[in-house]
Amino acid sequence: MKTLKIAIQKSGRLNEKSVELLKNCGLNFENYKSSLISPVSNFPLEILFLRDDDIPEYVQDGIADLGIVGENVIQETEVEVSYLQKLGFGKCSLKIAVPNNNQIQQLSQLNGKSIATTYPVILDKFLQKNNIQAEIRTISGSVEISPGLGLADAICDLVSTGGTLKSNGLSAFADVMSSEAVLIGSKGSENSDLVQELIQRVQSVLRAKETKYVVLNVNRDNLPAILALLPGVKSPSVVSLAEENWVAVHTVIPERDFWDRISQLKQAGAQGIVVMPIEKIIL
Ligand code: PRT
Ligand code: ZN
Repeated sequence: MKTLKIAIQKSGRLNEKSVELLKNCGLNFENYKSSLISPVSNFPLEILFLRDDDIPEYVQDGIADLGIVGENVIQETEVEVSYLQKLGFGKCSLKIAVPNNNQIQQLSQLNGKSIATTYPVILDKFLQKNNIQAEIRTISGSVEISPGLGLADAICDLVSTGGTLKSNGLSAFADVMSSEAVLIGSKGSENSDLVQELIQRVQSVLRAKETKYVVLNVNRDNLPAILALLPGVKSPSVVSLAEENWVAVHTVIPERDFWDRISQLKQAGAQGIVVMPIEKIIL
């Protein structure tokens, strides 16, 4: 059987989450900082540890079948790959920012100005789409200090918390793209059974992350009101308790509206609510 290769970031913002995701998929491998390649002992897969900038091309050229990388890097390298799954981590936005004391507040005011960035390809497309003639200054890092040094009027850089912009006296005024880590594959890789198996495992881990397992007790009189609030994978399980007229309800609820749902359940008569993390949900 063919051994697949998956490329992930060797070190940096996406490394830890990528390793965690693969481990949660039940893949056993060593994660030595020094290794560039690590075989998986219980799945026909090898993990390649690379600079994130190299991952899209490795996957496009089929040197790796799969890769985990930020959408921003994929767009910037303009590769032809298959998007297999968004992964929900490494979230950030590519934004245009200007010094706080600057009068620039609209895109059209960027005409004739210079913008420093490490994302010239994405920025160029954005400016063309918006009909702006600005000079793109491509630099390799520390973009946020370029207006202060007089190198550019504005910057185009990734933002997550906004702390870097703030501490450099910059404010964002235009969103160029939003990004998160994605699982990509070489074109056609999705036709492989092994790739499909991995995608299923990744999806079951992601689904589990988005949900919590909840067990609660309720008097039968209040059961209809409780059931009306609960989805469950198919529908909630209802189990009789030793105490007459009482039942335990088991279900899963989405993480995003968790606290609202819990307070609604309490109001509807739920007692002894126990909430547990879920490892995987296989549909
Ligand atoms: O060594 P290698 O080339 O592999 O890594 P790298 O240094 O190029 O990338 P790395 O590890 O910094 O980022 C990897 C990926 O993480 C990026 O391609 C994005 O997809 C994603 N990501 C998410 C971010 C951020 N958030 C982020 N905030 N990448 C960079 N930043 C930087 C940004 O450039 C700016 O300097 O963080 C600063 C802003 O952060 P805040 O929180 O102050 O707004
Ligand atoms: Zn990089």
